Amino acid sequence: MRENDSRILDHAARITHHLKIDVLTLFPAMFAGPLDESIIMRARKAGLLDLKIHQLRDWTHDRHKTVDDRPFGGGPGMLLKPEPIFEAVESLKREGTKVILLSPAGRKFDQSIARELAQEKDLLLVTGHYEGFDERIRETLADDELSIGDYVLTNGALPAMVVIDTVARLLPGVLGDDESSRDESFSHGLLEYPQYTRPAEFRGLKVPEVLLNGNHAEIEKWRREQAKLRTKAQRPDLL
Ligand code: 21W
Repeated sequence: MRENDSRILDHAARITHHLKIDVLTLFPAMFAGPLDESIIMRARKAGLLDLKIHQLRDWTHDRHKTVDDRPFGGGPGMLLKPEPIFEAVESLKREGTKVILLSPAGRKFDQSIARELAQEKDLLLVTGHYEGFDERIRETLADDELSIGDYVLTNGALPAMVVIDTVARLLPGVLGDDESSRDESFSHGLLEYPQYTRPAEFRGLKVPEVLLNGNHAEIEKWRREQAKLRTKAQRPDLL
């Protein structure tokens, strides 16, 4: 075996938890860019994250590649019709795939849901657009339904990318040891304390004296107080 091959095998042996994510979307072009940079691209290149984006229209059979239709009972707008999504999900899903609908009617995505999703081996994210899904998609195909927060977007592509980014950085090996343990220590359920770097004075703006005196017990106490004050002001719901 060539030396290069054995290095690849060593590398494969270190990959403990590789996550596959398929995304079904009407806007695959939106995904080029955000997931091709930085930490997420590094995770993909290292084989920790296997990400595939699919165009829902590829599962239509008519000339116009129709994916939506008018709601029974009347009302404004169009709904994603069941046939293309059923066919797409049936062709993409394997044993153990968790199918997740992204929609404003889902339960609210947070860090604890991200930690659960990072334990899965196979996710299929189904994104909609402004009028929503035929209810049979939700009832029959979806294992879960997630929203990223209480505001209205034009479609589910950005939410899918938010979920992917949040989950991917939790996969073992994606962050350096430094980055991940630092993160743990921040999450006492409080916001971050104020931080400063050099210079100690910038345009007359001084770094708090306590950070410069090398008294680590005092620094820690100050940081805890500041984190508490900031949380009370900005996010009293966390206290
Ligand atoms: C916006 C889809 C509004 C549906 C009842 C009858 C996915 C999203 C989305 C969108 C509606 C997420 C209606 C936070 C979001 C998403 C597009 C509702 C009107 N309701 N998380 N007609 N915010 N947004 N349609 O917008 O697909 S996760």
